[in-house]
Amino acid sequence: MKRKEALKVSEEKLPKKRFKHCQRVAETAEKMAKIFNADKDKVYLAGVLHDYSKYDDLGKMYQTVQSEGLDPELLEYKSEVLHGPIAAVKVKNKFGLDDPDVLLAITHHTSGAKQMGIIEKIIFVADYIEPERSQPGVDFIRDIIYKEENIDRAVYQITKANMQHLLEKDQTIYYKTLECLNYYNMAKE
Ligand code: DGI
Ligand code: FE
Ligand code: FE
Repeated sequence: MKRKEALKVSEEKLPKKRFKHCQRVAETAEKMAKIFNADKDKVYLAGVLHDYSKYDDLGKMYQTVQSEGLDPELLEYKSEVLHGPIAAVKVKNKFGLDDPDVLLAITHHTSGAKQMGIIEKIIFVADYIEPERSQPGVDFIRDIIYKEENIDRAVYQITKANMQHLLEKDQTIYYKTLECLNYYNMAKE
């Protein structure tokens, strides 16, 4: 799949604001790819497509978990946790996108995971720091990326902030989020 086609299918499927977010994630990811010597085309594609299933019907998402044999644990969660894994399956089946680096980056963009590859880590971070994001602490993460150039520490700090936010709201923690936190706590230095 080429950039142009990815942009087209993303723009057609998503509300304008969400599409613009996806474009900014792709551009942020491309900038990060230069710093971390990663494939620019792969991160761009993953960025444009990462939220492709954000507004899919929840019942259909559960059906896809079953029919595609995805992690059954996903059935305990809603779209917030499901939309990454579902988007990866959809872009694979609908558009024949079969690059495992791109598919894994889409799958893990919300939860993170242990032992992520560089494309996965870039998308996970780019989603958090794209220029329109203004959550508390986002500039601290931008400095870790653009000044320290330490992506493992950025992944850890983002996961820690996400986890704190989820606990504060009495949300259930998906096991990959916890595995990501523990893995990058060890990996960060
Ligand atoms: O899709 P975006 O809004 O760009 O961002 P995202 O995909 O990173 O996050 C979507 C939501 O997922 C966010 O509100 C927090 C939530 N989330 C992340 N990890 C977990 C989670 N929700 C639960 N319940 N458990 C998790 O482990
Ligand atoms: Fe998302
Ligand atoms: Fe996103």
